[in-house]
Amino acid sequence: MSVTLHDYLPSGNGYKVRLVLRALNQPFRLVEHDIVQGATRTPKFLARNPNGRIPLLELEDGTCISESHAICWYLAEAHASRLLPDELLARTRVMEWLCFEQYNLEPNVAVRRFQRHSLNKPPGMLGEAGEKWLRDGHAALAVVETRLEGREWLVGDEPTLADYCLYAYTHVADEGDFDLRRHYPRIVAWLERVAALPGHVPITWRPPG
Ligand SMILES: N[C@@H](CCC(=O)N[C@@H](CS)C(=O)NCC(=O)O)C(=O)O
Repeated sequence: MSVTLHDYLPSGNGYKVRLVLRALNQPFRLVEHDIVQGATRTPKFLARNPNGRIPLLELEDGTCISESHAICWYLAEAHASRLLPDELLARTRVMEWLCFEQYNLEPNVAVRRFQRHSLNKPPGMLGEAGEKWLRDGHAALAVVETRLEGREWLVGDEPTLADYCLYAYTHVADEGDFDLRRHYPRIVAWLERVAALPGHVPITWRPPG
């Protein structure tokens, strides 16, 4: 038996959990839900997660954990992984980046990408919201670019949850019209480092079986 991940393959939030499970070398069963068709809003899904969203990790005893970063944190703790540093201030720095991702990066970079890539809307149809996502998304990416000056990883000298969790939407930012190669050379180099880590899989990967 292994854990079950309720997910939607193009989701960066889901991909964070897939990346961390792979980094921890943990097998998992993937159950896909078509969020565009409202599959996470059914009574059956809402009984597992009243917030109606993937990713959702279902443990072997049926316990469910929602919120991508809570799931990743749980997995790193459960497997006593080095993805969470021992030292308090370093762990707090990881949490800082996870909060930043959820408040500044994901709501802009991921939301614009969802509209452009998953819903296939042209830029002109996004209106003022589309402009705001672009502006605020660039501001968030600039913070990451600055952080990476003279460093390989976001926290400390080794990859942590912060790198895995910020990688997920940053690596597909181009799908939301954020031109990484043009504006963010350090981010591009960091993305390549994350992609070279053991167990790495692309966002389109499904576990066997
Ligand atoms: N803060 C949550 C966000 C989860 C979320 O927004 N999930 C989206 C896909 S990326 C979803 O399930 N949307 C379906 C819906 O809202 O019906 C996390 O980090 O997991």
